[in-house]
Amino acid sequence: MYPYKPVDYFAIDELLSDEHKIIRSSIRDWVNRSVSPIIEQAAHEHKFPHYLLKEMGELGAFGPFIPEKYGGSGLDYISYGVIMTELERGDSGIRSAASVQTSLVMYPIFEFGSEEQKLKYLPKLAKGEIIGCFGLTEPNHGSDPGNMETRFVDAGDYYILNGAKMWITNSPIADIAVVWAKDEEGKVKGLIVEKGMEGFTAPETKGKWSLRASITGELVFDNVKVPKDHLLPNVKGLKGPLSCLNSARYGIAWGAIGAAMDCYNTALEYSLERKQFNKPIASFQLIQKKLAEFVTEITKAQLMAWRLGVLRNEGKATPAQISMAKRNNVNIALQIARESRQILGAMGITDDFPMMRHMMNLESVITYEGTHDIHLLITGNDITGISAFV
Ligand code: TGC
Ligand code: FAD
Repeated sequence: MYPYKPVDYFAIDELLSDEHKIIRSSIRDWVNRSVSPIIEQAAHEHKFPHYLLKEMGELGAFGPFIPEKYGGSGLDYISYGVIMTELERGDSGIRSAASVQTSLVMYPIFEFGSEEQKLKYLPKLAKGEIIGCFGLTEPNHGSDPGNMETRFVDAGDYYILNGAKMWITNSPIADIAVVWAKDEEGKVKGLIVEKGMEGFTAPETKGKWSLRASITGELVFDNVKVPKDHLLPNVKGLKGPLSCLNSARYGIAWGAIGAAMDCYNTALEYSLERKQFNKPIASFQLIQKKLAEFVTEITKAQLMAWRLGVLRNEGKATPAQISMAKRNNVNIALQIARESRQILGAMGITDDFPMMRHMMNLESVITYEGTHDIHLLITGNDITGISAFV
């Protein structure tokens, strides 16, 4: 492992405020101290280092853009972005935990919750005292959440919830789940389901070759009685969960750059040290081509993320712009992970270096929050006005 050297080929640091840089350096130090030394072992053991959640809460990694009144830090979206880049440099699974807690649990409660719900849950979520998860995907519905089968009915004093969600980050350890289900009229609504409610279970999904240092599971609802004040009152329709995805996809667009930079940095350092044919392999044109393409793609991804952050701060980033940035930046990160591994030859397959872990992680990142192909179709729809989903 080499000391981490971030890429700043186009002096993008000059676009960041002092506050952004202070936040970045505190998260970077924490990743160096608390994530990098343990992450390969955690991935080997297929164990989420859940004790890190409390530390992440203390660091301000949860809900940075949520107002201070509710326990957040009241920061802008570029701050959120730089936090995600640093976390994903450590591991996509660690960034996933922050994405879910911030964008998929705190965001919907903040945007769509009642004042009582905000005051009850947000400060504890911000500190990492309670952990949340987000249930949209189902066994039979991933890319087409609009066809979800999970349902709730009004039973007088409470709702009765039935159905199942699958592939849910953090579900086995979550204290609360923001669950998207259809009401009797077929409208999608959000419910806050608490651990311990009768009929609610969250079994772990084992055997992942990807995001092994993150915990994933199901959410199973068997006639769960959900109190009426657990309904998110201020949203109905698929745009509710999809707008949470905008926030999470935005964070991933920044996050993936961290994984890409870690792989690039490692390949560059290794290629300068490793000699074959009596020369550093960095002197060969084919190696330089790879390295030159990596730094170019990272720089383009950084510029896209930064501009997206400015637009999001101004409330102008469109879902299609966010979708494009998520697709592009995750894709380049995955390509860089694969190709940079080759620069290390056989050494690249070991856990002495981070490429294989990042590469396997990014196979999930290119699938969740909308697959690469779904994001292509979102762009296609946006530029032609024609939906090719069905
Ligand atoms: P469609 O008819 O296009 O839209 C239905 C309604 O939603 C509105 N809408 C959006 N609103 C806000 N943000 C967006 N991004 C939106 N996209 C669409 C739309 O305007 C419409 O509103 P209204 O008022 O007219 O009803 O819906 P569709 O059924 O055709 O599907 C569209 C599609 C395929 C793009 C969408 O469903 C999709 O994005 N599919 C991918 C599913 C996905 O991304 N799932 C993610 C699950 S969560 C997760 O993966 C977490 S990983 C966590 C971790 O980091 O560990
Ligand atoms: P499918 O929708 O079955 O897609 C299979 C293939 O078909 C893909 O290649 C897709 O691109 C393609 N396809 C589908 N429709 C079309 C079309 N119209 N045109 C062309 N191609 C199409 N979900 C949550 O709700 N919460 C979470 O916390 C969460 N965490 C996750 C964590 C991990 C580790 C993983 C792997 C997934 C997670 N997900 C979560 C689920 C994730 O969002 C879904 O896996 C993803 O949306 C894709 O759904 P699917 O796996 O059912 O694939």
